[in-house]
Amino acid sequence: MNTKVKNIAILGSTGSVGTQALEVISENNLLFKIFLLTANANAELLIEQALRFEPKYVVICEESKYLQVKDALKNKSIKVLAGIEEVINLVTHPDIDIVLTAMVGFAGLRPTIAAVKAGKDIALANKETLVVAGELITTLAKKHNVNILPVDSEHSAIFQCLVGEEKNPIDKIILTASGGPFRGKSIDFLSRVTLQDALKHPNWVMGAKITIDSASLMNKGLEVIEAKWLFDLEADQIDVVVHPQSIIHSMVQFTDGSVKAQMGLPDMKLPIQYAFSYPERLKNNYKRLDFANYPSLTFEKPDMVTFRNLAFAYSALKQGGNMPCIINAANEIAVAGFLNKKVGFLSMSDVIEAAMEQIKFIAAPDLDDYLNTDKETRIFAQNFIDKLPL
Ligand code: MN3
Repeated sequence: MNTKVKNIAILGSTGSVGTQALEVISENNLLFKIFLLTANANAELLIEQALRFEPKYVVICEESKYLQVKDALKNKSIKVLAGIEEVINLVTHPDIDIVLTAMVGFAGLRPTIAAVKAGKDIALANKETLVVAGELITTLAKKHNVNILPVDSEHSAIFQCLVGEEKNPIDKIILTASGGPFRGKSIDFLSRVTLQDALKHPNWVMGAKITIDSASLMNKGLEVIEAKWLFDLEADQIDVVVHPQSIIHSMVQFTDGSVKAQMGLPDMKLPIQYAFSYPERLKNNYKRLDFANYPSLTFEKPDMVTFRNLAFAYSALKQGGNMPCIINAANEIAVAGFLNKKVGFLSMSDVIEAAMEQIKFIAAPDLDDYLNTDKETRIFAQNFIDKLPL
């Protein structure tokens, strides 16, 4: 057992993955230490976490909350900073071993690039980063000899299936999807669903944005694109199968037809722990899978006619360039609109479709192109929403 303590930076420590990561760390406090915690705007929880874990640094991105955090931690030897630029600076600190990217959305891109360039291993929970700029990130990761350790449960499953198979080509991967709360529902039904309905995920407890993405199958679409970059695959090598029990977390089919699956109860702490401890596995007391409780594991094809977002994601993946960036930005605005009750459930797809048609396509974007595409798409999507009949 490697006993060197790993210093961990958690970007987005007050979110669902961030708080679960802190639990994993507290359960293994001889192996992992917190070096940096960052939060967008939840100052109260960030303060509570800082008092408990005593990191070297905390950053609150929302600058108006700086004094509140600073004041609460004034008797501690914790450096308090504010703003996203400080996050981008601090992730390069020589003492950091692993950066967990658990913030929501496009905001994760620049800190992730900075961490990769500084040679930090990335525990990747912010899938939007790879969706938007997968080519850029994976090229940089190779150049700087950085491990990208997936935290998303499906991608962790595939990563685990590939251990020991480094020289064996992948025939295809099969991403499992729970189907979300609206599995099997018709367009007519979906035209009447409410925010409360969409927030009830059957198997996973997650943040609001990803819960809505799961209900619309956009989450699976983003995961298809994420998988392309993590595992260097073509679109036709990535299948999605709906598996409502969420016991098989994903599968790999090899060129001889053999299929490996990784299974377990749905609990994000497991992929988080594996990303931190890789290549080792750590003993824990998490609830074990009892097959007797799951007499049938079932599978069905995803309905891409009703849930158009998944089809859009495949289309964006095939088109490449800035198209995944466009669907990501349009989706972030659409989901925010749905959470604020300005957009109906099905209209979220209309926002994305319109952005795909209207925003300028760039075949070989650089970082500035991604930043501009993101900005332009957000403005377009917001205007589109403002003109929707309520
Ligand atoms: Mn997932």
